[in-house]
Amino acid sequence: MKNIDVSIIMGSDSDLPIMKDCAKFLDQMGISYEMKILSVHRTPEKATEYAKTLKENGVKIIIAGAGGSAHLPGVFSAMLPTVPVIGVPIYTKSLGGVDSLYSIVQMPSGIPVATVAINGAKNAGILATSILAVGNETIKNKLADFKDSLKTAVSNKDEKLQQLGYEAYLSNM
Ligand code: RP5
Repeated sequence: MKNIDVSIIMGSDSDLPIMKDCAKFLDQMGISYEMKILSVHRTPEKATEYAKTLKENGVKIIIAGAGGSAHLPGVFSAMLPTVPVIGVPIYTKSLGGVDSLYSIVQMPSGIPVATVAINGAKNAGILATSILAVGNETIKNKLADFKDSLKTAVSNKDEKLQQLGYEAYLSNM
């Protein structure tokens, strides 16, 4: 039995440049994950088999990224009904990712997918971390430190704006 907290899945390697952002965040938080490319359209058998493996291994959260007619997160939510699934709608050239967003967010009642913004893979990593933090003080503290760093970054920017004024600030950007 493989002990992984999070499974990151995506429909194609073309999703990887975006999906790497959730892996990076989980790395930062010291959370274990595995990454897979599989598709409920192109590799339905492999996807079903992998869902069974995840069930057996007791995965805690799934992050699923898909673009276009994006069924991967919803189908995994259906196949693993007690595991939280976070969906990442991937930007598409034809429709700007609203196709992905609507496919992922408009799940039927009873089979939810927690949906982040188009290309919002980092937020998916943060959301997964906050779910895991519920029962884990170490993760909770790391996440709190990360949130504090956001506050500090904004305060530093404001301080710089006050010192330089907007014109000099913009010319430095
Ligand atoms: C989806 O189709 C994938 O999630 C990807 O976003 C989209 C396009 O896939 P490729 O044609 O780039 O392989 O299944």
